[in-house]
Amino acid sequence: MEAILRRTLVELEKLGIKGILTHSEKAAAYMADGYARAGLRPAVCMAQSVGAANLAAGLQDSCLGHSPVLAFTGRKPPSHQYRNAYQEIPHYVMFDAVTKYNVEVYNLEQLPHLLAQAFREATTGTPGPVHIDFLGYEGNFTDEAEAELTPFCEQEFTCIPARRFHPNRSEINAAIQALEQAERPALVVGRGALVSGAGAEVKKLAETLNIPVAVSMDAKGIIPDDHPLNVGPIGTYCRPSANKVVAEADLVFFIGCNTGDQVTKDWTLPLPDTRIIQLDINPVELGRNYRGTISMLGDARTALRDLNKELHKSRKNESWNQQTRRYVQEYLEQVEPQCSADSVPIRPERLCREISAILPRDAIVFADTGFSAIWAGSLIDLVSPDQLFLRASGSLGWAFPASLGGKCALPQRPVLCFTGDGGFWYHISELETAVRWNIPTVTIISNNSVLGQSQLGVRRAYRGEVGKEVDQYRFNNTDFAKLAADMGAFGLRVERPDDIRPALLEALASGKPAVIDVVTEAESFPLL
Ligand SMILES: Cc1ncc(C[n+]2csc(CCOP(=O)(O)OP(=O)(O)O)c2C)c(N)n1
Repeated sequence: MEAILRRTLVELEKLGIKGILTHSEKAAAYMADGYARAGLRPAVCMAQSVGAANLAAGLQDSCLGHSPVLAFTGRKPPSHQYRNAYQEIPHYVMFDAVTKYNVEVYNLEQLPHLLAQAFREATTGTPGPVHIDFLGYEGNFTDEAEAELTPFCEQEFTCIPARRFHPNRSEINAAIQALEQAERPALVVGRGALVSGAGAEVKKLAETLNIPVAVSMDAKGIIPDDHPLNVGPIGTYCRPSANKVVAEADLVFFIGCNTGDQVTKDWTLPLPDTRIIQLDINPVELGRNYRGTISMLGDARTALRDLNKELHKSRKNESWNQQTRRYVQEYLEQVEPQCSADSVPIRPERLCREISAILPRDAIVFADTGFSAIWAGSLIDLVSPDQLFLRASGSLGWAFPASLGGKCALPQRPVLCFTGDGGFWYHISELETAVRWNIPTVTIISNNSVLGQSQLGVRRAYRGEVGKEVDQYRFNNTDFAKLAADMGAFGLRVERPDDIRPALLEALASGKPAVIDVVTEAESFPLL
C-alpha cells in the first residue's frame, strides 16, 4: 500500500491489521495477490491517485489468475475533474480491463454497501480482483466525513470458494455414463480444483477408474507428482507426456480448468471429436471452447464427492495405463542427463532436482513466468499433499513480491520463490520491504544474465544475420547475493551443483529473508 486512507490505516492498526508499505504500487498488488492465492482469502492493496496506473498494472496477474484482490485508490474531487488536474488520469477505464467489479465512491453512506459487495464479487463464481475508487486523491474524504455506521462482516465472503454448490443429478449421471463408456479417458485438472481443495476427490476418481491425470501448471501438486497416474502439466508449458496422453484420449474431463490457449496448446488439445466433460463453478465457462461439452455446474470438491459416491465399480484399463506410464518414463529418461549434470554453469534442471530434494513437506513454491515456470512446474517434484505450487499467470516479476505476500498469509509455512534474474530485477527493491518487516522467504534466482526465454525469439528475428542480437536479452553479470547481504538479508551465491543443497538448507534455517543466487547455464532450453 502507498500513501492512502491514512486515517483508516490508523484505525486498522488498532485492530491489529498491518499495512505494509512497499516501494511500488505494482509490487503491492502482487503481494496482495500472493497473500490471496496462498491464503485462499481476499487481500487488500491500495494507492493514491498518481499510483493508480501502477496498481492497475499489478492487477493484470490477479485478473488472469482469478485471485480475490481488493484494490483501493483515491481520486481528486469533481471540482478538479476535466481541467488538467495534476497527477491524475481517469481511473475507471484502467481498472475496467483487470477487474470483475469496478466502482466509485462519492459519499460515506455508500461505503457499507460497496465494501460488502466488493468482497462478495471477489470471492464468488470465478474469483477475481475488484476496485473501489474513493473520493479525495488519498481517499481522504473518509477521514473528514462522519456517519453512524455499524461494522458488518459477511463471514462467508472472507474465503474462496465462498459458496459451494452441487451439480444437478442429471449432470452427474451424464458424466458417469461418459466416463464408463470411455476407453482412454484423461482428467485435466485446473486451479479451480486446487482452490476448492478437491485433491483427495480427484485422486479418488482417478484411482477408482484408473484414469491418468494431467494438470494445468496452476494445479500442479493437486495429486503428488510421483503418483503413478499423474502424467504432468499439460499445454504450452508442460511435460510432453501430458500432451501426448491428452492427444490420445477419447474422453477428456476438465475439472476447474479454464480451457484457454495455454492449457490446451492453442486449442490443439484435445483433438477434434474427443468427448469432453467440463466441471466449473462458473456457468459461462462450461462449453466455452468445445462444442458438445457435457457440463457440470458446481464446486469442484462438492461435485466430485457427489460423483465419486455414485461410482460403484472400479475399472482396469491395462493397455491405456501402460501407454501413459511409458510416456512419463520416456520424458523422465530424456531429462535425466540434465537433472544429474555436474556441469558449471549449473543446469536449471539440476537446480530443480536439488530443490526437490530439500523441499520441506509443507513448503509453498512461488514460480515466476517464462522458463522459470516451465523448469519449476515440470521439474520441482511435489510429493506431499501439504506442498503448494503457485505461479505467475504471465507477468514477469510477479513471483518475488507474491511470495512475500504468501508468507504473510501463512507465516508458519516455508515459502520459496523460484525466479530468473530477469524476473527478479523488476522488484528487487522489495527485498528492503522483506527485511524491514522480516518476511523470511527463500528466493532462488536462476541467474543466467539473460532473458532466457526471449533468446529464441530474438535469434529467430535475426535469421542468422550479424547484428547486436545479445543487446536484446543480455544483462550485466550481477551478484544478487551480495546485494541481498548489503540490504540486511541472507545471501549466498552458488556456482557448483553440489553447493546448492547446503545453501538452501542454510537459507531456510537463517530465519531471514534469503536470496540464493545460482549461476545457471544460459543455453538451457526446456523440452516442450
Ligand atoms: C511483464 C512481462 N514482460 C515480458 C514478458 C515476456 N517474457 C516472458 S519470459 C521472459 C524472459 C525471462 O527471463 P528471466 O526471468 O531471466 O528467466 P529465464 O528465462 O532466463 O530463466 C520475458 C521477457 C512477460 N512474460 N511479462
